[in-house]
Amino acid sequence: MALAYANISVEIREISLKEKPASMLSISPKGTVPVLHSGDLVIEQSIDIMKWALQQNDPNDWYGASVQGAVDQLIAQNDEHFKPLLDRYKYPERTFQGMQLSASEALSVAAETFLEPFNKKLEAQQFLLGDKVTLADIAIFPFIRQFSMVDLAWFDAANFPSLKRWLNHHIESPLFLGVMQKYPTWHDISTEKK
Ligand SMILES: N[C@@H](CCC(=O)N[C@@H](CS)C(=O)NCC(=O)O)C(=O)O
Repeated sequence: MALAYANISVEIREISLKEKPASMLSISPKGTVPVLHSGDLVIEQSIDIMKWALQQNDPNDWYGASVQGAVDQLIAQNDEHFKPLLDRYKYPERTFQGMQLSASEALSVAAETFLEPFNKKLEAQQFLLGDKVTLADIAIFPFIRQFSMVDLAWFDAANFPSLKRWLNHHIESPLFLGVMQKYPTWHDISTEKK
């Protein structure tokens, strides 16, 4: 989304995580997606790819100087606290080192410490940091979307009207719909055939 918003053209190579192409591992041995490769530059974290895009073009100040501190703080909170709860809730069968909670406890903690406070915040303002979209909204809503999809019936019944309004706004946005396409899986062999 950040790349599309910044109007940066990219060649997208959708890969299979079960069969990572050698061409990907040769530039980024850690083997996670996304990876951005541009000239001599390899960026291996999604947040760094987003910030790299916005450094080049940020027409609506998603990451303007006045919001940078607050954006970074919200994203750090999401990464450090919400993401582990989401993983625990999403994968009840897995064991997580250092996570003592059951999946249903993770759901309660996440609802109490993130969804409720976000809903409260979003009652008073349109977006997480005020009435303008910032990078915090774009970086965080996909995690809330994932959370909502684990148990749609639970999420539908939950009383978070402002959070749902905010989530739907992003899920229905032309920017999100424009990038959420199916892409063919890249195989290195296809370059050899050309
Ligand atoms: N913090 C990294 C996380 C990257 C990550 O873990 N991506 C997952 C997919 S969502 C992955 O590539 N996992 C490697 C695998 O499953 O083999 C980022 O935001 O880029």
